[in-house]
Amino acid sequence: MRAFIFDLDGVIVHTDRFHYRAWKQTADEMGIYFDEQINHRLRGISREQSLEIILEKYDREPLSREQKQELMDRKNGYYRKLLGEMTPDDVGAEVRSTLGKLREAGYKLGIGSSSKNTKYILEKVELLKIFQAVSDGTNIRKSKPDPEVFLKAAEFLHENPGDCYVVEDAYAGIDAAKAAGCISIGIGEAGKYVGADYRIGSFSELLEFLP
Ligand code: B16
Ligand code: MG
Repeated sequence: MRAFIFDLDGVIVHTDRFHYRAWKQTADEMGIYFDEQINHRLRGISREQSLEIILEKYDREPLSREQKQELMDRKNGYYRKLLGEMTPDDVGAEVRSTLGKLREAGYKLGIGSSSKNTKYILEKVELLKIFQAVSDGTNIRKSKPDPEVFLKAAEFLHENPGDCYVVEDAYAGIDAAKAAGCISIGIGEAGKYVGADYRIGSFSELLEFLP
């Protein structure tokens, strides 16, 4: 194996709580019921797909494309405001030191995230430099569980997908990694997903994958 490709939200940083707050505010303003359980279904999937799930509880006139775009922009505005408060301390010491050790061991490191805010988040937490490649919501047409984001990450790293581990917290992300031909490692929510090739309980367990 030659590289590790990391999902961002739920693996490197915990921006899931900001997604929840931003969608909650947007849904409340629209009078749409939204709770943590529904939020759970948004893990790893795109902004567009997230809105469609939220709108399952909307029982008035169907919204136009423009109205949907306005809601996504509004949510992203709230989300970016919350991201603006992030600092390097939002990345745990365990994550930072494990990434450093994987680099020292000669592995290439990349990001495979559905988020269009990936580079902004990596800048805020000062992690942009440690990754040799970033594949995110800005360079894909289909989001997880489609393999595109991880195929692109492997391509940007100049590696075969089969030589890359993918570390993911979302079931959709594990399915995407497997469809790409990568070796999948589930953590967090996906740490109990039987579909993952491997499951870990904490980030530093990745060091056990070193030869
Ligand atoms: P944005 P990941 C995903 O990030 C989030 O888990 C998901 O909840 C979100 O809808 C998606 O990014 C798109 O994010 O609105 O910032 O483009 O887990 O793939 O790193
Ligand atoms: Mg994730």
